[in-house]
Amino acid sequence: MGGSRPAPMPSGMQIHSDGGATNMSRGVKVLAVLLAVMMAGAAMAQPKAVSGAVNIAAAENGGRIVAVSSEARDRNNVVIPQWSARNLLDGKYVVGTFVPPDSYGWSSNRAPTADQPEWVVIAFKNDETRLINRIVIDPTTDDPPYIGRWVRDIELQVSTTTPDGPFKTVGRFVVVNKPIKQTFEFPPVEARYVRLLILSNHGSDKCVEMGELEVYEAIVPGDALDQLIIRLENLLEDLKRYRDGLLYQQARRVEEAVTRPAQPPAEATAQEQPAAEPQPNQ
Ligand SMILES: [Ca+2]
Repeated sequence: MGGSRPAPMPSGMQIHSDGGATNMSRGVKVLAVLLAVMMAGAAMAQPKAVSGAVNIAAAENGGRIVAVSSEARDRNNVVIPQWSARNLLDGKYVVGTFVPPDSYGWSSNRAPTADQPEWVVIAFKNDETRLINRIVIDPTTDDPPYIGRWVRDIELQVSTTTPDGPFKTVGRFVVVNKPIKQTFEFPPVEARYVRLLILSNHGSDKCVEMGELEVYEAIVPGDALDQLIIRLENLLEDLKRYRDGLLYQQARRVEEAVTRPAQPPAEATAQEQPAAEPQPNQ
């Protein structure tokens, strides 16, 4: 038995004999290269803020919806909980065919325009003022993207005083019609209340929808090691988003392969499907 033992590998690598060592060593090399690149970057560091890795808008971290322009209502004019604005901060995501049974995302009760945007105002834990420089939006809801309800043009605003403003515009961004998390960064800005104006969706005249809104703090340059750790954490999050994007594309290819023969291009007309809830204003 002892005679069949493989020659010892360099120290630290002798545990895996099933190919795991190959994968692990590749991963370790990638991490080592990334670390080296980042350390080199830190060495000539410009004092530039990075984003923290904690979503300070998440309800579990004290974030809350302060006000909202409208929410989808049922035929008795009661807000539909599965489409409530609270779902923007609940950490629940529609992923592929998985839909949280109690949280489809937020749906407004009307379609937004640039003149009459839909909007939400959020606050952080204890209504504290925070320095922020990144938001992440996942537009994915229980409705498919091709009916055009998902959020498109947005304007990010902040107030350091009251939930009613005055608000300062931070920037305008475009959310693409894909079920992936999308990151928008901007120079660090103090925010006690964040208002997200929704200026348009992707074509529906019924409402605008969005799955989750995340907000991240700007970390003022400090200890270099702390910054490296934060960057690594952000890198891991970016890698996860990249992976999710790949999984989505794979799923789409499978879906298209399955549905294409049976279904000619009905999607191209982008017709609204019959709505479950009534539409009194139409
Ligand atoms: Ca959600």
